[in-house]
Amino acid sequence: MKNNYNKWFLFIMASVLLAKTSYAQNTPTLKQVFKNNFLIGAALNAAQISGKDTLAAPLIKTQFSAITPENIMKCEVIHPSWDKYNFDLADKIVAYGNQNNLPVNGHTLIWHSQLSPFVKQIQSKDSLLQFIKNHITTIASRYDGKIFSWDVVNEALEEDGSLRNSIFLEKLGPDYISEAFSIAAAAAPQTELYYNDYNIEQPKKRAGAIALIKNLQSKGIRINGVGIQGHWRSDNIPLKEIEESILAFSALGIKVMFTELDLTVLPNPWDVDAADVNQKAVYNEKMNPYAAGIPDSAQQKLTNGYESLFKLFYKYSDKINRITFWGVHDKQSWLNGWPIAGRTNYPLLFDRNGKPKPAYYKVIAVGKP
Ligand code: 9MR
Repeated sequence: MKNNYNKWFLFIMASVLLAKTSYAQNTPTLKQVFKNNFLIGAALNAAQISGKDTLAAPLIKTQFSAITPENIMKCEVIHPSWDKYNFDLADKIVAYGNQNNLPVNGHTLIWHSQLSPFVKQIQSKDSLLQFIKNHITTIASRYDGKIFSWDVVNEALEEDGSLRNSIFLEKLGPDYISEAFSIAAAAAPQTELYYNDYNIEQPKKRAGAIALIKNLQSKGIRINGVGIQGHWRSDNIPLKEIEESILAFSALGIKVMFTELDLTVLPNPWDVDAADVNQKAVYNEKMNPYAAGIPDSAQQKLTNGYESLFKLFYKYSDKINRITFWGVHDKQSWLNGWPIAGRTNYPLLFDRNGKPKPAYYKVIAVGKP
C-alpha cells in the first residue's frame, strides 16, 4: 500500500514538473515576441562578459537580441592612463556579440563620471581636447564595423535642460559635444552615433536634449539616435512624458531607444527620479523593506508598471528601435547599491535565480496577445 502511494506521489510530481517545463518551453522569449518591433537588449557586467555568471549565460542567448557593456568600456576601465588602454573585456564582449549575432552598443565615450584619475588632473584646454581626440579615435576606430552603435556623449544635461557643469564644459565650452560627435563620425563611419541621458522624457530636460541634437544637425554633424535611459520608479512611471518624448525625438528624424530600463521598487530618499551615480544616502533598515523577499503588493506594482510601459512601447514600435534592460537579473542590478548601498531591489524581469517574474509574462503577453 505504502509503495503504491509512493509511486503515485512520484508520478504526480513528475507530471507537474513536466507540465511546468513544457510551459516554460512553450513561452516565447522576449527577443522572439518583439522581433518585428524592436531589439531587446541587456547590459552585461564583467562576470557575464567573461562567462562566469552561469545564471545569466542561457538568458543572454535566448532572451535578448542586443547587448551593452554595463561598465567595461567606461574611461576608468578602458583608458587607465594617457597612453595606456585596456581592451581585454571590451574585445571579449565585441567577439561574443559578433559570434552570437547580438549587436553591441558601445557605452560610453564621453561621460563626466567614472573618468580615469589622469583625466581629472588635466589642466589645459588643449590637453583635454587632445584627450578627447585620442580617446574617441583609438576606441571607436578599433571597433568600427564590429559594434553597432556608440553612446558618444552620456548625461551632458542638467535637469533644467542646461548643459551640465562638467570638466568638459568648464574647459572646452559647449562645443565639446560637436567635437566629440565629429571625431566619432570620422573614426567610426560604419557605427551609429547616439546621445544618451536619463530623465530626458521630462519637458525641460527634453527641450535641452532636442536643442543639443538640433545643434549637431544644423552643423551637419552625424547623430543617428537618442537613448532615453529609463531608470524609473515602478509605481510612478511618467507615461505621458515618455509618449510625448517618443514623438518629439522621432520628429527629429533620428532613432529613439530606451537604453537602461529598470523599475525600482524601493523607497527613494529624496522622492525623485534620478540616476546620478554621485548621489548617495545612508543605509537604514526602513529603507530596505524587502530584504527577505518582495511582497505581493510590490510585485503587482512592478508587473503593472512593466505592462503599461510595454503597451506604450508596442504602440510606438515603428518609432522605437531598441529597449535595453540595465542588467539581466535582479541580483546584478546597480539598484541594489544605489542610492543606498546594501539593499535588496527587484527592478528587472528575471529574479535572483534567473527565473522569469510575473512582469515577464505580462511583457510577453503585450508582444503576443
Ligand atoms: O550600472 C552601472 C554601475 O555598475 C556603475 O557602478 C555605475 C558607475 O559607473 O554606472 C552604472 O551605470 C550607469 C550608466 O553607465 C549611465 N547611466 C546611469 C547608470 C546607472 O548609474
